[in-house]
Amino acid sequence: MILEQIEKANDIKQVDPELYGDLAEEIREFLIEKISVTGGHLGSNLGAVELTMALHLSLSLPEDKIIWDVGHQSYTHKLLTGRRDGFETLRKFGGMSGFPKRKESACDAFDTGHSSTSISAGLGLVKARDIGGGKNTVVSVIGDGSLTGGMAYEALNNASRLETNFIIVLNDNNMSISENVGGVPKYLNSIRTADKYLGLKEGIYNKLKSIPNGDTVVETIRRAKSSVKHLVIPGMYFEDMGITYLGPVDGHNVADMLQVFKEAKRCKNAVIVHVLTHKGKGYAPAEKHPARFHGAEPFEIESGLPSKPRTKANYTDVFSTVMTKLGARDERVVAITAAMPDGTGLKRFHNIYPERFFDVGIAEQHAVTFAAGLAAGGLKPIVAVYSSFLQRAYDQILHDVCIQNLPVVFAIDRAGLVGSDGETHQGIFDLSYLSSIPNMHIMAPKNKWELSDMMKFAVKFGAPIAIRYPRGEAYDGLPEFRAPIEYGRAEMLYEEKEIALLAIGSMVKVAVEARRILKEKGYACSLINARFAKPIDEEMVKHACENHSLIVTMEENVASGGFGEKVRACMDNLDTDAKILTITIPDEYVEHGNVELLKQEIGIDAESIVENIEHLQRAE
Ligand SMILES: Cc1ncc(C[n+]2csc(CCOP(=O)(O)OP(=O)(O)O)c2C)c(N)n1
Repeated sequence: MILEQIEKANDIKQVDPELYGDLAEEIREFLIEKISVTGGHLGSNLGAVELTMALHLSLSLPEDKIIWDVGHQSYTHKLLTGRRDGFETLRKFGGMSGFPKRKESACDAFDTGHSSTSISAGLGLVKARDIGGGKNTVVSVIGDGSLTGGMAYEALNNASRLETNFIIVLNDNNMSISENVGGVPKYLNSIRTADKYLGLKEGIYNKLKSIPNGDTVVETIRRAKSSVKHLVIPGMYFEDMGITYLGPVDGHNVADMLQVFKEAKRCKNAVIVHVLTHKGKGYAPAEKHPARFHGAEPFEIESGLPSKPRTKANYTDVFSTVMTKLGARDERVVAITAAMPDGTGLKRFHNIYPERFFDVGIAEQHAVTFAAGLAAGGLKPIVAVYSSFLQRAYDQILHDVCIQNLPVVFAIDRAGLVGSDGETHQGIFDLSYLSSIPNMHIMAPKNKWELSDMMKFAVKFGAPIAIRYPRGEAYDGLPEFRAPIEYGRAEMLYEEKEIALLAIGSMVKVAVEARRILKEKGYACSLINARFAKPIDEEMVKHACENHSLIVTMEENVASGGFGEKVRACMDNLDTDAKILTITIPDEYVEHGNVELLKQEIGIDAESIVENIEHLQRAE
């Protein structure tokens, strides 16, 4: 195995160029085998094998810096920098991250996870290099999908004035997670087409020249070509901005890329190298189903089918179904996603109501202000978005939606711990960042039926409102409790005395289990489903304080600005002796790993909560 000879950064330079093809094949086999067991981002990595090899052959790590946009395509980079064994524990708790991490390797120049940050970060490293008198090369690798994010253009605008070398590799596989949509992919496509057109032309020119009067014909064509040069000269848009454009180059041909990178390193300004790759390359199921193999669950290699097929619906499925119903009931209902039609479950809505569906690209900020505009125009927009990605649009929520009190519904998926994607993707801040905004209202469902009921409530609500729900299987417990949603009111599920568990959203399920254990231990215990994180049900808090000596709030959100803090503030204004225990996520970033394991680690699983409660009761 050639791969086994690569033990650390730069070892690839010892490989015989004749064997680059074999090495690429070994890497692909390795990735397919490992990811089929652990799950992970397969398609993007299979597409970036040769590109990563060429970068490692052209650079010297860790002195030279590669910034991987999103970072989900960095597996080959990890392999080539001495982390082969890490793939046994990829994305597992305590194991290797699925994204670049500075704390994991000196060869990881910058942590990523959210898209479109690489050019800004790269430019910062370039400036730091120049100010420090360094000579190293800095390369930002950004995908065509990530190039739909506004931050990339803010950075390009800034980089256009650069008078020093900065290489931006555009890894263009013509795909985001799903189809890449909008003007940017259209433009990149025109480059691809123009390149083919030019190639064809050269052949035609040569043939024409050999016939009588052929030269005149060729000259006429050349003049025509120059008048449409924006169409046929690749990269004109970047060149006009002052950024050198090189390419497009075949991203599966190492030799071609080495030549272009050599050229790029000579530029005395920012340079874009446009590399064409194929997502999922070398593994037929991933080539055929790029969205499914973007972030794959463990799968059987032979068939490409999931090793453990899902048996129960997840919250995304429930959202997907209710969206089709809402769309049928009210023509003003429109849906917006920022490049996640599959992940958010909006694909069905798109199929049924294509004219009322908008995929805006990886552009959460735009998505929110666009939704505000739709609402101002009399429609009922629903922005379906992951909790951690909505962090980007804080000002848009405040400035464009909430100040004007516009009726935008935020359907926030992946709220709470998401698991294997780790720190950058945990959705554990939304209760805090949303509840600080006046006019915003926040709900979280206890189970799958409540998500459906809350969506129906939200669409009729008439003001900014968010519903946050977790990743994964939808809780189908407590079917007997389906009281109508009332504004700002919590739901008493079981009423006893002594201890009151006041849980929000996904933590109701945990509270059911905690209550079972507490009762087994002889405690009397009430269970309240909060339903609203903003406004909180002050009446219910008051009622609970009258009948219980301990109120335990439970949320899958950080402490600061969270639900527990609000209940505590409410209790401060009450004349009560009841104590409060707030179960929250600690003030730290939660790394990757299995969600149940993470909950135990940070003490928000039923057993840890009971232990915490008993400790407090004993201390009384
Ligand atoms: C701000 C933000 N929104 C959404 C995502 C989810 N996401 C991860 S990768 C990806 C598509 C990226 O496409 P591209 O840059 O072309 O890379 P490819 O996967 O095609 O290699 C998206 C939408 C994200 N990581 N960050």
